[in-house]
Amino acid sequence: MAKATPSDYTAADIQVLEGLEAVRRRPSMYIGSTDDRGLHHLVYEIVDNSIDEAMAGFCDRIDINIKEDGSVVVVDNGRGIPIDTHPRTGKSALETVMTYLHAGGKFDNQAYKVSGGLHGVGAAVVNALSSEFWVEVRRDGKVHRQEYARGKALGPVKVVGNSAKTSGTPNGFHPDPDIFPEIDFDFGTLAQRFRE
Ligand code: 0RA
Repeated sequence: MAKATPSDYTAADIQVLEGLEAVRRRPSMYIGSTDDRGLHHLVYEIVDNSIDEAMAGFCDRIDINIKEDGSVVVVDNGRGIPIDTHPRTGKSALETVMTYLHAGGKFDNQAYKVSGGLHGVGAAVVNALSSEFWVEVRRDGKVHRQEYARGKALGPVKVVGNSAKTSGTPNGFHPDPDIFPEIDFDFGTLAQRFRE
């Protein structure tokens, strides 16, 4: 295959990189801080997307797993994030949700919290601040998977299996140790927020 040239970069790619760099340069603008609070905020951003899916009536189970290695896995049984091509970016809706900042940071834009149709707003921020991020969409009878590092897709969305009877969005991330000085999730902190 021919080597990538600068002309292979579309305006959309450049927008993605500028977005990621902004988040990594000033993480506190997006998650408040990079201490313990900011760290736990990453989990809330991801779980809130599954909660939105539950509130919309499509999901009745969300599993949250804190792993020994500092990563977190969230699994819901909703519709699965759409994987069709997004008209504006030319990429899958999944990659678009995971790599574009499609609204301002939470701490400079309160508006989006109350507007509808904003699934996945925080996922791109969490992705940008994670050394590893993966998502599997169970939808249309198939399991689709994409992986990222520090917000950049490592490859295209691939079909990795079949999911005849189930749908949902398992996803997981490891916070970037270059951003977070201490990675130690507290069950009690997370459980209290989820009860609320
Ligand atoms: C269908 C349509 C849309 C989102 C989802 C399903 C969906 C998103 C997430 C995020 C985590 N789990 C999910 N499960 C389903 C897009 C609808 C919109 O943009 O409002």
